[in-house]
Amino acid sequence: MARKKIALIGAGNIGGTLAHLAASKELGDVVLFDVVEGVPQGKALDLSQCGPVEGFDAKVTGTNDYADIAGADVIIVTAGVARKPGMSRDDLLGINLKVMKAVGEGIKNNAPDAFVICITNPLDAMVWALREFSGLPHNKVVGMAGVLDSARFATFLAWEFGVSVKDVNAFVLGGHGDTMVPVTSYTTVSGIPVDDLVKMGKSTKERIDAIVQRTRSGGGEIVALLKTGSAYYAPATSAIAMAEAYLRDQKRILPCAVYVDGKYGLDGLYVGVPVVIGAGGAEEVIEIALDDEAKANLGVSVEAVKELLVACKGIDSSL
Ligand code: TXD
Repeated sequence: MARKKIALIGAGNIGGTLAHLAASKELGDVVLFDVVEGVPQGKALDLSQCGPVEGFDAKVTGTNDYADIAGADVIIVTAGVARKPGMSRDDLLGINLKVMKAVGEGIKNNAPDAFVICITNPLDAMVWALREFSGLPHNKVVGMAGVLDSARFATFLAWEFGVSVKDVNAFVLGGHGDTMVPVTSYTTVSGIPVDDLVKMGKSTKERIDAIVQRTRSGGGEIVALLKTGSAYYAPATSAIAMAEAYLRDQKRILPCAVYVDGKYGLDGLYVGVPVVIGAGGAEEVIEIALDDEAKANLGVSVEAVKELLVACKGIDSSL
């Protein structure tokens, strides 16, 4: 069976990490695309030379020509600019919206059958704009944020409870920003809800609330430390999990930014909710019962996303 093809639009910090993970896991051949000449080609050559050491036969190539993404099965988009200290994700909107227009055209003209995972910030707006510009079916364009935010939440909880990260199943809904909604009632350690662990005295409500807040500002915490950019190892790992669920038809239920029309009281908006990811892309949105607090928090998140979309339409009248 011919190897799958994974195109990475943006060969920066996350793009390079995506390429390394995809090649190491032999998910398929990898094409790195960027507008900067030399960077995708240089990183591809460097990554190819990992092959003999790691034992992977995946071909890794770099290009500045969209024609080279033709036939891609999965496309992961990180093209754009990342945050610097003092910048909010929303500050990136004007620049990255223009990038999404170019990327959307490139995908529409060269790989319209791909499953597209958007990472570029502000994520909830960029994934919507990318879907509009590319014209692909809504179920084939998703955003990566919830898997990362849930991984951050799970890491902090594992440290708090002194347990293996393998046993923490964290649940985060809503937008990828300060309005994200970590849902403790659906977050478990080996099936034991966090709220029950608190009742057992394994932690306190105050400490869990502080972990929720640290999760919400998880991206900013790393930006402040790095000073020159934002997180890229965990974002890349999270997007690869989504790509693998598609390529291997794993039917995983993952928190992703997906198009929701009807469920959660939404009428056609991209927002972070649990969704089944398999060979059909975003196959089914799972509508969980939310308590009043989570419902209110999701509502705040939805309003924040809607404001970003209004800003996008103000910049580009074709949206
Ligand atoms: O959870 C999430 N979704 C977030 C997303 C987690 C972390 C980072 N988040 C965002 O991903 C971040 O705010 C940025 O918007 C993207 C990419 O982050 P990365 O750290 O990879 O940024 P880099 O290293 O600056 O790489 C961006 C690359 C760079 O090589 C540019 O030359 C390229 O994008 N670029 C383009 N490629 C293709 N086409 C165009 N027009 C273009 N413009 C810039």
